[in-house]
Amino acid sequence: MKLVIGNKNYSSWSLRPWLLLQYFQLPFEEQLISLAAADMHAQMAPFCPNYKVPVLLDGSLTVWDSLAICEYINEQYLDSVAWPEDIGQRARARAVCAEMHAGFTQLRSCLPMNCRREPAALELSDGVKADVGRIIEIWQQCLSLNGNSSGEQAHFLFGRFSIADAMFMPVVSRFHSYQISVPADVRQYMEHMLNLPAYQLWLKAAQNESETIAGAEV
Ligand SMILES: N[C@@H](CCC(=O)N[C@@H](CS)C(=O)NCC(=O)O)C(=O)O
Repeated sequence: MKLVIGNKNYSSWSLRPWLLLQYFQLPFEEQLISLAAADMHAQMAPFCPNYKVPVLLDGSLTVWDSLAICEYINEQYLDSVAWPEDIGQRARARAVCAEMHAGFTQLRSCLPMNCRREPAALELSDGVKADVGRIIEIWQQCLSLNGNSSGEQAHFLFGRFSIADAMFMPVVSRFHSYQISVPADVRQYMEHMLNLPAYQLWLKAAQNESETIAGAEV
């Protein structure tokens, strides 16, 4: 498998399938295309039908779109362990992923993912505050529903690591970079995610990149 991605520091969509592959230690090669390159479209042309990353190439198959890639990896290589086993939980996990995939536009545009940003708070607009509030609500509901029988909080949104955690990883990174204030249960979830060895590998690579995209530095 080859995963075509953008700059690790900035490419939030690329992080999702990359984290899934890395978490489950599936072998893959990666090809990075700079999102700031003048010839970005020419570099993408051989791989990316819609001129966006990420794209997964597996033999003769091309899968574009981060969520579709996660679904494919789960079915083809993970025996479906990356979705919850229970059908109701699986439906909830798909719903929160769809909400993430299609929404939170204020958060995404005002607080771009910038993994190596020195963490510091920003003044948030009402639109961003609304997105933050809804994300916290989703995480709290998932974490409280999926804790263990001794009342311990789940480490992941659906108990074990799932596509939902991969889909929300860029938001965890943003909440950290922009020092969004969160309740204790959410803080615990974020710390667990930020400390995942798979995310740490991504972060280290992002910190070693030298390229800066001015529009994503806020
Ligand atoms: N829905 C797509 C969105 C992909 C996307 O917008 N990728 C950005 C990089 S993070 C991109 O390729 N931007 C280049 C461009 O828009 O020209 C997905 O989930 O993969």
